[in-house]
Amino acid sequence: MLLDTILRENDIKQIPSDRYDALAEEIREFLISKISMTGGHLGPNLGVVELTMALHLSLDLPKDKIIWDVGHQAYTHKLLTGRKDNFDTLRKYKGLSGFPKRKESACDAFDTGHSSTSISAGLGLVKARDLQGSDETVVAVIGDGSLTGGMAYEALNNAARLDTNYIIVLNDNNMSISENVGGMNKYLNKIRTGDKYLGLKSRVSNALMKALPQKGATVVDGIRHFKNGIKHFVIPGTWFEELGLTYLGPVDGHDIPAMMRVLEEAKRVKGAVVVHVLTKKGNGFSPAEKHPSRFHGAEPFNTENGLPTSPRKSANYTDIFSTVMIKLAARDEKVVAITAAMPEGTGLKRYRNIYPERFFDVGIAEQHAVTFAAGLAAGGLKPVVAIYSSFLQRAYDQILHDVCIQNLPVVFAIDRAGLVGSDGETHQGVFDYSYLSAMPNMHVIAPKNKWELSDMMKFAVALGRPVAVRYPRGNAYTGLQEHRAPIELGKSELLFEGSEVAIFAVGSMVKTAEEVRKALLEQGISPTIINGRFIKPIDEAAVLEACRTHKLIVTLEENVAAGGYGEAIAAFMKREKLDNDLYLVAIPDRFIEHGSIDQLKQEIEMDAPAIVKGILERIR
Ligand SMILES: Cc1ncc(C[n+]2csc(CCOP(=O)(O)OP(=O)(O)O)c2C)c(N)n1
Repeated sequence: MLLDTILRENDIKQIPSDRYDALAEEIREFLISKISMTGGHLGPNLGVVELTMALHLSLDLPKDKIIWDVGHQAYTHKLLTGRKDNFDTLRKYKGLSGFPKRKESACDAFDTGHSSTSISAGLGLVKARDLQGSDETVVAVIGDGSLTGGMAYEALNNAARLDTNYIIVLNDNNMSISENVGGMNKYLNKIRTGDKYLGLKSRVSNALMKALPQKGATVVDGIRHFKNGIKHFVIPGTWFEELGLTYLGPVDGHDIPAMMRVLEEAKRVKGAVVVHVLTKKGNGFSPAEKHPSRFHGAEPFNTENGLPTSPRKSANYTDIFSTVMIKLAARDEKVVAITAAMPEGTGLKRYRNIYPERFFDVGIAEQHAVTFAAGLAAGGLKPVVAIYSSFLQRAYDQILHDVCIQNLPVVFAIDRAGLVGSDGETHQGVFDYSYLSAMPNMHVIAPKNKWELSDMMKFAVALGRPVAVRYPRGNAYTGLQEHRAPIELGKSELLFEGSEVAIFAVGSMVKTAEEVRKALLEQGISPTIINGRFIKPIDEAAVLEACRTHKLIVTLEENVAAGGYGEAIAAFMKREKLDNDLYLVAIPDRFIEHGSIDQLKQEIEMDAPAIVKGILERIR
């Protein structure tokens, strides 16, 4: 096995060039076999095997820096930097992260997870290099999907004035998680198809480079000159060049020697250079090539046919949201839906198929999505913006400045809220209660089970003010079906009446509260359980009443303590001079790494046994 001879960075340089294809094949087989067991970002990684090899062959790691945008495509990079033997632990508790991590390897130049940051971070590394007089090469690798994010344009605009070398590799596979959207995508497509039209199969520059004398800057000048001459009828005018960046490509992203040649040329450019690489998502594994969205982030699957090894049996919250959105749209033609590049992930795909004209995929552009929704609301519509909790962090000011100040009826459907598990720190959705509750006019609610999500969505759309409905990843809870009191503004729901201990739980933690109750009943303690429902505004009357009749107040939330539900209750109790004991259970003040949600809850003492123990310690 060639792969076995690669024990650390730069070992790949010992592989003879006529064995590159064989190594790429081994890497693909390895990735398919490992990811079929652990799950992970298969399609994006299969697409960049050769690109990663070319980068590693052309660069000197860890001195040179690669910043992987999103970072979900860095598996080959991990394999080529001595992490092969850890792949069985990929995305598992205490195991290899699914994203680049500086603390995992000196070859990981910058931590990523959220999209469109690479060009900014790379530019920072370039400036740090220049100011400190070193000479490493800095490469940002960004996908065409990530190029829909506003930050990427801010950074390109900034990088256009650079007079030292900075390489931006545009990994263009014509896909985000779903089909890519927008004007830039159309423009890049034009480059692809213009190239194909000539039968040159993305090798315009490569052929040219072979033909020209290999003399450094002259080659690049030659390319520019050639392209300037022909671009108007061969390659559409390159937007990048007009902005002030050098553009090289398009180059076949599965042709290692061609990419190495372009990278050598790119290194010689004084200024920011965009290397446009064309790749195929899922390359080499036909189920992933055929179903790029499904294999973007795959659950464990059968390598023969690509089918999931343990198909999902029950509905998750995303499915419930998906169904209720279709009902809401059928009832009210003012209801419109917005996603930031995640029609599948947010469950809006079915809605899109039924109401295409009332569906908007704006690309990976959460900030724009929110202000766009504010505009739709100001124009008289009822927008529902569906964005994962951690990605909505991007749009803090847009929620505040464009939605809340004007008190506009925008509904935020916040999926993957709470711990998400295997994607780790960057994706844990544990800040939304805090960042949303801080904003005047905002309402924040969280359902305890699948029926309540449906009821809350209906309530939210009818409210006519800013509302965030947040729900977790995974199977929708089907317990407590008999408890379905109508949703009333600012009112909690009393589930079980007891004495001594009153537990206020919100969202996913209501289920945990039920488990805690069962364990306490066995100890002869019958706690009161309140489904808080409203994180903002909290149900003050219910807190007053609970404090009057119980000794210990417990709050349970899957959000950081700072600025969360428990702190809102604590502040209210303080204001009212209520001196009951308060046991606040929330995510601690540190970033939570990857692992299964159960393992993580156990680690941070947020599972039922830990909470029972905490309660017993306080009342005995
Ligand atoms: C801010 C933000 N929004 C959404 C996502 C979810 N997401 C992860 S990868 C991805 C698509 C990226 O497409 P592209 O950059 O073309 O990379 P590819 O997967 O096609 O290689 C999206 C939407 C994210 N990581 N960050």
